[in-house]
Amino acid sequence: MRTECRPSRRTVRNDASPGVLLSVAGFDPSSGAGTLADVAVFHRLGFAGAAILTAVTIQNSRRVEEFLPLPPRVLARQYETLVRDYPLSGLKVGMIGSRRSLPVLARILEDNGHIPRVADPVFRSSSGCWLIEKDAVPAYIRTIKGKITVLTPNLGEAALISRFPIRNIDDMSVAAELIAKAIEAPCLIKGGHLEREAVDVLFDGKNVHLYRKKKIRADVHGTGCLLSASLVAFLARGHSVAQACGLAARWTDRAIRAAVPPGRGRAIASFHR
Ligand code: PXL
Repeated sequence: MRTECRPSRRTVRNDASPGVLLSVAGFDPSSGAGTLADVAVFHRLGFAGAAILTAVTIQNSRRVEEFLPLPPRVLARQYETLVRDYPLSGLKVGMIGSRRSLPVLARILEDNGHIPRVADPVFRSSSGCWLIEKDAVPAYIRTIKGKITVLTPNLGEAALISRFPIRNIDDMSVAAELIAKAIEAPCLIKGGHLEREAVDVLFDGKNVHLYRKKKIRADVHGTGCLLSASLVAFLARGHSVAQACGLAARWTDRAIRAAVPPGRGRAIASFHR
């Protein structure tokens, strides 16, 4: 007897699709950061989510123990196969894991010049583990230059990229402008780690925008991933860069305030309530 697989008569109408956002990032088994967190954010903000893995990390909510970057060929094959099927409405890039993957990243960004592309320069975990080769920062910057919609470094990453010491909001404004000029795209510096206040600073190519928040003392894992994932969602909804940064900062802030520790370590953000 032969069994044939016939296409179902009940087809799903494509125009009902909410649009797909793609995370190009690492796997964090604790789910606080990386692809698992990104796709959860995309769903929460009304999009379908997809992810291609750059690396597998071995970590819990306390610290990253080690990681394995996937071969660039595997990254390229995941991407090619996915986009033959899914049209993308936006993408975010997180942990790349190895300078060997930068040429594939360049291709993904070039292919998708028509949609919002947010890059979160994940160089180090907050527990201090380098998540890409220490000397790969200039190559990373050359790769994304002119190919993204917004870059979202934290204070440490912004200081590494700009080689400018950052202690306060004035320094953040100078660094955001320096970085924006170097990458030929807007730069949003996240100020969650400032001493006294929490202010994110955007230079959008013309103006500096400040997004002030109340300082949160809690130790929460994966906040940078949430900010960049929600930012691409607000951009894909059609907001300008300056508006989308404000909406993403507020949305992430709420998720951080609701954070709970699922285990014995740090809290992870919660946005399902
Ligand atoms: O929060 C930065 C980050 C991003 N992506 C992955 C991570 C981490 C930090 O540990 O593991 C996969």
